Amino acid sequence: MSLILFEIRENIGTITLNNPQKRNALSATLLNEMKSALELMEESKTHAVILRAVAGSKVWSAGLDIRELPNAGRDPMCYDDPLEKALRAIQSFPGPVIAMVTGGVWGGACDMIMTCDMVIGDPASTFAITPVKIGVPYNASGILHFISRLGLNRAKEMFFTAEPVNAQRAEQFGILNHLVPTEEIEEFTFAMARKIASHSSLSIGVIKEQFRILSEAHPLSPDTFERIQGLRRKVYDSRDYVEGIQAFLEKRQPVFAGE
Ligand code: YXS
Repeated sequence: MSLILFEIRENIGTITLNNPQKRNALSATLLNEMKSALELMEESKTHAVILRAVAGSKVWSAGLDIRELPNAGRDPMCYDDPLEKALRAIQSFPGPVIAMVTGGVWGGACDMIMTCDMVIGDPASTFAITPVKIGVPYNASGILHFISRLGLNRAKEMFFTAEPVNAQRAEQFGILNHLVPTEEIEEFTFAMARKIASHSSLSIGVIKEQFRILSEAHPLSPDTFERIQGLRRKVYDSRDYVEGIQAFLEKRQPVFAGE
């Protein structure tokens, strides 16, 4: 694996995002490596996983690799895309996946830490969800991750402003389980993982799956589901979507037409 590091120690797995040159952008390669690492850890009966960036990273992850976003006319956040598969791998891993965050978290990476079971951050951690900066419609499962953790108002503020939420507010919002000084965060997170690994992994795995089933119990009629898909198509078919990506690649501010 070239874009992540992973190790298993004391029944605790650690996955480290390891592409600092590209600010740990979530490319298909990195996401597939992360999913494979989780599968290997499940096979070796790992009890808990810590998901982190290299110590001292200013950016935990810059979100989806914008260079890999599809051309207009194709849904940029499909069920079978690498990000969605990685998020489902985190949700279905039979033990807690703990995000240990130092530095900035952007876009799809913010959805990723919202999908983790617990989040430990340091004072430099910030969290931003950014589809409106690029003209992306996001998707229903991702929006639900934010609503279920933050409530409607705060989730809407994060989506509509696309502004990074700092560590103190992230703790108030409930994004962070704990806000811990940088120099203590590794030991704090490992101590939590060790505590979890000392309990019945069978019981924890079944309770985690019950949490997932109950938290995802949102009945949607087929008509409502198709209406959501129709709304989303309007955005990923739009000129705004093309302009958002182009502006990033040209390192300039986008000019959105709203169509
Ligand atoms: O120019 P080089 O080749 O050196 O590469 C630069 C950046 O192009 C690259 N990079 C990225 N490449 C692809 N996708 C990205 N998301 C991405 N972010 C960064 O990394 C190299 C260093 O970037 P640079 O010079 O900007 O680093 P910096 O330290 O000055 O700034 C760090 C950031 C994270 C503040 C800055 O890179 C940035 O604002 N990145 C974009 C953050 C973002 O908008 N992410 C959302 C991605 S789209 C997504 O996740 C979903 C589709 S959605 O939008 O719906 O949430």
